[in-house]
Amino acid sequence: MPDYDDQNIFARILRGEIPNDTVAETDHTLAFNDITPQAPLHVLVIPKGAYVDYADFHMNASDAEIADFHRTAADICADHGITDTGFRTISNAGDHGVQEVPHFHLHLLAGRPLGRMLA
Ligand code: IU
Repeated sequence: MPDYDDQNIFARILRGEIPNDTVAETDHTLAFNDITPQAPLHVLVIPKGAYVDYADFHMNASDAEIADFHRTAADICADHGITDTGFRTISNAGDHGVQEVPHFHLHLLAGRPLGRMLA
């Protein structure tokens, strides 16, 4: 796993250097609309801490950060009324996962039938 790059775009968003379209914010977590949405709802949920990817976050973050992260994602699902219609969460990691931004994030997609996705 590479070292955390504090110049990545999400780190800059967290420092307030770049604007974002915030959906939810807590002490540990920020969620904002993806700039290139792939579905009617396409939210990125990110921890405020400096974690490169899924494994880094879940191995090194505190239980409070991890719980807050997942509760925030679930709250967004409830707030948007998609717990019945359905949704998809994805976290790309590393080269094989084609992760473009090296700050852990969860894609939350909903609002249309998303089709099968296992490649
Ligand atoms: P990935 O999982 O790292 O491949 O996804 C990165 C996402 O970040 C991708 O969906 C971009 O559209 C999104 N994004 C963004 O929302 N705002 C930005 O300024 C940039 C990328 I750069």
